[in-house]
Amino acid sequence: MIDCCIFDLDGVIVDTAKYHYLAWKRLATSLGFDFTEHDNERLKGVSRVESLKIILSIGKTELAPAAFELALKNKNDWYLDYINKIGAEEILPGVSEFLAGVRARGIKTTLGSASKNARLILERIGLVDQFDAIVDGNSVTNAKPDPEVFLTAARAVNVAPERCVVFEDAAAGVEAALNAHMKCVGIGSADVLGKAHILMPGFAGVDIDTVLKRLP
Ligand code: B16
Ligand code: MG
Repeated sequence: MIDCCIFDLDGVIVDTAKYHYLAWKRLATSLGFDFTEHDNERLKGVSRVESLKIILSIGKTELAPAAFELALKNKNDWYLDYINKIGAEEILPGVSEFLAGVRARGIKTTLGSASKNARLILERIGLVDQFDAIVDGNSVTNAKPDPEVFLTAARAVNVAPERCVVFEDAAAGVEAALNAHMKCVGIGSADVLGKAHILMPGFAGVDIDTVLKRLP
C-alpha cells in the first residue's frame, strides 16, 4: 500500500542538469581548467558544496575558504540566470499527467530534492500547487545518500516510510530511498540505478496504477 509519492526534482520533474553543467563549466573555465559533460554525470543529485569539491579535484585545484565561497556564489548566480528564464515547457514528458493521476487517487505528493533552488524552479514551471510538501536543500543537513531528505518529506505528510515510493534519477538518491526503507523507482538506466526496485525511462504514457502493479 502506497500513500505518498516522493519526487526528486532535477532529472525527474525537470532537466536542470544542463543548466548546472553550463554554470559549472563557466566556473571551471574561470579557474583555468576544463569540465566535460562526462564529468557532469558525477554531480547528479550531489549537493552544491560537494559538487564544487568534486570539480576542484577534477581540476587538481584548491581554493582558500573565501575563494571557495565566492566560487559557490558565482556558480549559483550563473545557474539562476538560466533558471529565471525557464517555464512550463521544461517539464519532462508525462510528468504533469502523472502527478495529476497520483493526486486524483488520493495519494500524497512531496518533493525531495538536494537543490536549494527547488521552490523557485517549481514556481517557474508552475507546479508548486501539485505538491503537498516541498523538502529541499534548505530543509536538511545531510545530503543523499543519507535518507534525511526523504524521511523529512514523508514526515511532512504524516506517512510511514514503508508506504512511500521515491522517484529518483541519481545513484545517491536511490541509495537514500533504500536507506529510508522506501520503495524506489529509478528514472534512467540499470548501469547507474540498478539498485532501484523498478526502472522506467520517464513518465510519458505511464500512470501510477502501472507503477504500483510493478512494485514488489
Ligand atoms: P543547487 P536533485 C540536485 O537536484 C542536482 O541533481 C545536483 O546536480 C545539484 O548540485 C543539487 O541539486 C544542488 O542544487 O545548487 O540548486 O542547490 O536531483 O536532488 O533535485
Ligand atoms: Mg535528480
